[in-house]
Amino acid sequence: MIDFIRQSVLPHFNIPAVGTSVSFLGNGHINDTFLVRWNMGELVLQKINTNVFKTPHALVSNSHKIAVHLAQKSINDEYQLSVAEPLLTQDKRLAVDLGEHGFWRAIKYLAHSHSIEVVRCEEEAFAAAKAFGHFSFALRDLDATELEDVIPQFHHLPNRIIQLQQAAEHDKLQRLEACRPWVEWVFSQQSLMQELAELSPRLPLRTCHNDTKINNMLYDKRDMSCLAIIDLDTCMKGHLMYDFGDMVRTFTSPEEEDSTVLDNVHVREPIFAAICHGYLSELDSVLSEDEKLSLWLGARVICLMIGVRFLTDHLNGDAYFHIHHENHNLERAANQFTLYKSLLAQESVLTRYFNLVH
Ligand code: GN1
Ligand code: MG
Repeated sequence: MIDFIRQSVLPHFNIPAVGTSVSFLGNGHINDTFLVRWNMGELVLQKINTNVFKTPHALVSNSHKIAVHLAQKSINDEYQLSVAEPLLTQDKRLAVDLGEHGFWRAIKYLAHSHSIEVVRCEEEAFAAAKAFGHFSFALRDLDATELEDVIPQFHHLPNRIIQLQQAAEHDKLQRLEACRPWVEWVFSQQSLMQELAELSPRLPLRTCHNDTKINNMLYDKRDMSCLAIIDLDTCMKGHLMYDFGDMVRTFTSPEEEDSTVLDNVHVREPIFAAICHGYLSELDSVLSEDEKLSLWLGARVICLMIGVRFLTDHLNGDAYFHIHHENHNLERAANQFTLYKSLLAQESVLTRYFNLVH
């Protein structure tokens, strides 16, 4: 792969093959990401997974629109984070389509950047939630319908549950028996679907990030302030409750998403509080009352839904998420369901923070 990149991809970006180092970067589950360094500079190179992103041209076009919008806000002094902007090819395109050899795009590498997998303290959570809020505030006037749906019905819990049902029915690798209790437990969580059906029609469609994982926040390693928000792949129209939800999912647990130390997987209340304070410090004036009401729902839906997606992929033979060992997706699912249960168990305590932020 690395040799192929040197010989066949880098020339499109006008980067010399000789004397250039190419190394794997990040922990994404879908695309392959590389850091490219040569004597004149450095950049992030990505091979887009076209099994997942069927319309990669739409993906790069969306990212470009977001980056242009944010760059303009920066010029007006209305956006304080850096922008991980796309870098054009030699012939001024947003990507190189090499057919069966991949769809490649490049992004600016931000010096001094650093990402984390687990939030260590309230300050880190507050800063990241505020930064994600700032990002959405800056995008509030970007018409969401200008962006294409790169993955239709991406955050659609009922469909995700149907997909789990289908995977369980096919059970093509005879994996169901070992995880049947989880599958049945998912089907018992129907009340969430009702709440969703009632609330979602009342929510505005906005330009959302849709993948606000903690490792999509770049901190400045010199002082751990927030530097930039990355991974604009799934930026498209949606409901902000899911951006809030993905922060709760990935900030609050002291364990990584695939940890098997389930006894320690839980929602840390002070981190949850810091997310509420940070996020609403930027968005309080923008969110409608229904949107504020929806945040708690978004947190529960996202935690349950990602567990459902991991479990479905486990039953389907790990076709979607990259795995690093056998049963990896099952372990991820068990972890995320445990987090979801912790969220439910603390409902009365956690929901108080939505009223304390003013
Ligand atoms: C995937 O590849 P990455 O880490 O950016 C997934 C997200 C999940 C996440 C779980 C396109 O994101 O939806 O929440 O894994 N992205 C896609 O960690 O499915
Ligand atoms: Mg992503």
